[in-house]
Amino acid sequence: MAPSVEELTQHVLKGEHRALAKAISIMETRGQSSRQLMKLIYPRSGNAFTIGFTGPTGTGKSSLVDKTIEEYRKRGRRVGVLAIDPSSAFTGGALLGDRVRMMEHTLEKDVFIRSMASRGDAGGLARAARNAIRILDAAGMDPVIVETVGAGQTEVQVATTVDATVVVLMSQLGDEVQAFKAGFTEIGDLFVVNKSDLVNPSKTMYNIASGLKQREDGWRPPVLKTSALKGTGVAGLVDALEKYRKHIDEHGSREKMARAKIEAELVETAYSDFYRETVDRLKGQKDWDLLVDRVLKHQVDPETAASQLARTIRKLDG
Ligand SMILES: Nc1nc2c(ncn2[C@@H]2O[C@H](COP(=O)(O)OP(=O)(O)O)[C@@H](O)[C@H]2O)c(=O)[nH]1
Ligand SMILES: [Mg+2]
Repeated sequence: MAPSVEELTQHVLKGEHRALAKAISIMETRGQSSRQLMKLIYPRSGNAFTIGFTGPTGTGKSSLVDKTIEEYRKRGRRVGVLAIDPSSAFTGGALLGDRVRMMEHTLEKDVFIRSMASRGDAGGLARAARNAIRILDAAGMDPVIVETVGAGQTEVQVATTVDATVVVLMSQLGDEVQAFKAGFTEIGDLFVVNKSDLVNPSKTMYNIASGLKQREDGWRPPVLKTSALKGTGVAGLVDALEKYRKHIDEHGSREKMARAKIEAELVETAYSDFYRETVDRLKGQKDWDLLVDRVLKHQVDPETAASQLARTIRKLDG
């Protein structure tokens, strides 16, 4: 017999890896018990410091997360990691690479690493990721780290979920300029120029820093250099992350940001459920095909047809 959601929750709270994987799968597939599971998990979450690593492909995010796990382990912390890579939906290659690279940690008791693949729906992935973070948080992982690629919708949504966003860049081919055009400036709380063993990062660091302003709460996003290959600069990164954690706690910005995050999540989640229900209801109407036909034949314009549909839905809601 499959364990009940209550039993599963007990195992999750003990940090058992198999239970964590199962619970995350349930949130990922939005299985029947996903709502019930979150009802039990949520009250036990909210303790972890959550960190997002994002940036263009190939800058060394996975490698850096690896070293960051090591550094946190040295400091006696239990670490949860979610690797989200939209490209894996097409090739699976990146994901597999990440998995292999992070493998040495997966065997450790106090490190849990899980890849989450996009199922084509960015909103759905962000939703699953938020709940997966809560599962690792409730299991006592602190910090919980999320790796994403690029600055697309999912990344921005994930960035608005975590406490701290680390933007990972490297100094090659003027990438940093492109990266900034791609919208990383807005989402970064800390910036890292990785692969400092290959190219002297000073110029890139300067360019990035000069594009950053001090925030309202007094935080100026630091620009750090690392070599994930050699492990240099990683302790400094973790120090900076902990400094940021302290800063947002002391300046009340964590609380303020948390409120904004919850508001965004509630709107997105309710909207997404509402959207799905509405599509079903619209298409379920007896006149649906007829209406589509009429628009197709230019007998009714789409604007009029849509407003007619909206009126009908409202009437159904009574
Ligand atoms: N020389 C050097 N190579 C690195 C460094 N960090 C990562 N790499 C290499 O860059 C490639 C991409 O790294 P990966 O961590 O997968 O990047 P991601 O796509 O951002 O997750 C791999 O071949 C890594 O071994 C670094 O600090 N120095
Ligand atoms: Mg990666």
